[in-house]
Amino acid sequence: MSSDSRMHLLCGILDRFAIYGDVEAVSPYGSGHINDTFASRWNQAGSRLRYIHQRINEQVFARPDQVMENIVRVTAHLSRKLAAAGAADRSRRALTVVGARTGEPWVRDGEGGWWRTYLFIEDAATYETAQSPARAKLLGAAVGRFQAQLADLGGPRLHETIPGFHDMEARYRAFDFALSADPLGRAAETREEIAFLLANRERGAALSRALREGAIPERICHNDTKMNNILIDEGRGEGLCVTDLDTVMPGTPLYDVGDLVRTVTTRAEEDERDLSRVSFDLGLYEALLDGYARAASPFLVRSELDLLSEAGRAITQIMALRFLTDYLSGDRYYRIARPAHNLDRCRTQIALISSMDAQRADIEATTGRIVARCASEGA
Ligand code: ADP
Ligand code: GN1
Ligand code: MG
Repeated sequence: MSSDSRMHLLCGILDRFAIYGDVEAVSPYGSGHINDTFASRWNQAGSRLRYIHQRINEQVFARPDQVMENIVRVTAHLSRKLAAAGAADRSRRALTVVGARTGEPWVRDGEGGWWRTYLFIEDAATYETAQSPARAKLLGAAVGRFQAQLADLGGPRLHETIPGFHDMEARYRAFDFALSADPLGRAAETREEIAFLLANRERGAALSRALREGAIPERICHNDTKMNNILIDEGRGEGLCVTDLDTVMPGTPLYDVGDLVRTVTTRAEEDERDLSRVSFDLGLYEALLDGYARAASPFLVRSELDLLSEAGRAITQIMALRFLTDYLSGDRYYRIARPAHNLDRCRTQIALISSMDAQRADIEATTGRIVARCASEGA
């Protein structure tokens, strides 16, 4: 299909959302690995407004209706909390779902695909790497605030949009399966990575085992807090809005801390090929955790605080495992831009874990200091 006719089809879908005025431009947007994201610009009686449109990836989310049911509840709750706190600019601090003209929060296309629309949050940016402690701190604060705002979401338990998403033992079973099937004969070239992951099987399960055994409480968390899912308002120096809500569901806040640590504490991108550039930066970690803990320590309990220093390593490991599983299986899950992309991503994760391990004592001491400071300040 030509790109002109694809755009024509896309405009037909956009017309079915409750948006008024004339669409002037639509183009692909962002660098997410999962959904197809587009930004559109509209002329609404002379005002220019933008929207974000996404086709939900049905290979990944088997029940897009449940994904949207969660998102509608979560965004409405966030908006109510912001109003109650007297926050200005509420529609920039939480996503706003724009429903279909018929009232549903989605539009189905001619192939059965599921589409959704959000207000475009202007004057905000996302980054692939944090680079400065100030930015690390505001990212931590944004996620801590997000979790705190959702702590009192009422009603039934949110749907598990991807069952077992952060269950390390289940992820290892999927890895074992991919390894023994080895459909493309890729195991031979990844022996070192396989050996690393097999050697770390036990330790990596610390968070998901603690959750399953009830040693830490189940809470609503985001589950995908890599830094390019957090919009930053540079002018105000603030982590403005946590986006990408598909995986907001029950879990442990430690998963979110872990994904922040994974993506914020290294100056290298997730797919960096020069592994000498991949290292854990204690200064970025300290700033990140400080920002997070100030917002989250009022609700975190001792058993969660005790596992805090393990969170980054565990989530980095689950990502190494997932990237390698996908590489062995023939790249069926993550969007890739080059043949060994998933392998490159796995290698950066392992390099980051090795760097964390070399600084384990410092990570534990820094975490302990921040937790103690929050306790003494009552923050
Ligand atoms: P994926 O699930 O594929 O990662 P995301 O929901 O993260 O998709 O969206 C992709 C990117 O689009 C995000 O990283 C963010 O930069 C941008 N984005 C998403 N929603 C909005 C919004 N409402 N306003 C502005 N930018 C957005
Ligand atoms: C995916 O959707 P995106 O690109 O923000 C993935 C996360 C991974 C991340 C790795 C639903 O996030 O779990 O941590 O890639 N999301 C899903 O970059 O699998
Ligand atoms: Mg994303």
